[in-house]
Amino acid sequence: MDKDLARLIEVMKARQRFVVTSHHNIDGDGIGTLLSFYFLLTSLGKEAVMMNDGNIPYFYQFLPEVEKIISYQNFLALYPDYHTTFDALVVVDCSNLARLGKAEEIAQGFSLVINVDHHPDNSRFGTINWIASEASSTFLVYTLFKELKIPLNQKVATTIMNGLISDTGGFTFVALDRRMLLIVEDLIRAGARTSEIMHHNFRCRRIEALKLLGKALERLTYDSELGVSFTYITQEDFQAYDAREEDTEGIVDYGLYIPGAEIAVLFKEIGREEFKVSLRAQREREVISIAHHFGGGGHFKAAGFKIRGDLQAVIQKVMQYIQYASQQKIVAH
Ligand SMILES: [Mn+2]
Repeated sequence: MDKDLARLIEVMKARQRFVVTSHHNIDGDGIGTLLSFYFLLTSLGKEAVMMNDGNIPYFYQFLPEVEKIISYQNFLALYPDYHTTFDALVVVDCSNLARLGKAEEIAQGFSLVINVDHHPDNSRFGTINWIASEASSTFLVYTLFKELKIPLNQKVATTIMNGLISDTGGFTFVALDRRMLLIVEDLIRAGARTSEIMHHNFRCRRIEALKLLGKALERLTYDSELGVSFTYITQEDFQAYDAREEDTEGIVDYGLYIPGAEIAVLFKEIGREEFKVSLRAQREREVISIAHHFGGGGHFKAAGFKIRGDLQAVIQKVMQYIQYASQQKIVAH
């Protein structure tokens, strides 16, 4: 067994009270890992509290026991002495502490921080770090259930499958090899609600979100020589369509639908002259080096960063760097 995994199991068995959290603006894998790790701890007879800074998108509200996830504010109000109330903080699917949002403030208060993640650029901020480059972070929780010989039930299988389906785009960016198929079969046998998960992840969006998608698609720009597309969403758009940040989930992916497109970029104005840039890649290309260049991170094929400036200047700066990186033929490792 992996040394880090063995240490993680040892510590989990020894401690009793845990706080489990994941990154700000939680996604399908973050929430799947948060919930399945919580089920793992409670199966071991541990006490666990789930906390997350930020909104839980409505299309993940179908997941079992999602209502038990408390906000950072409620957590502080309920557990003012959290550093003595709990024995450990578990951070899942989160490459660095800054991605916790406001919850970063409490990480220092814990003598034990357990870091469980699949991002290749994880900063190893924990006391214990179990980092493995798997298709999703829920995959790691699956491994823990197997190592500890805890049987899967429907809730566990559904939350693990949610992360897997979400981070692989419904198995489109992963090799459906024998190992993956066996895990999928195991999860389905345990009761994972696959079609419900597919529906909520990819076919369930508010009309405000669909209108926003329409606007982003109308503006889609494509450079066929570079195989790079981009679009943007401004603060005015969010207001015009009464849309929120969760309504942008999945929009960046459309830029890769164009035959020949290898990189897609979405610029989202999250505050005045403050942008969140999402990057996606396919085939031989990667985008993690582009995200790192601008101070962000992520995966080889899906990454992001934040940048300040006015819209046109930001687009120009980023697109110029992508053009430069394309000419250098920076390809996936
Ligand atoms: Mn993930």
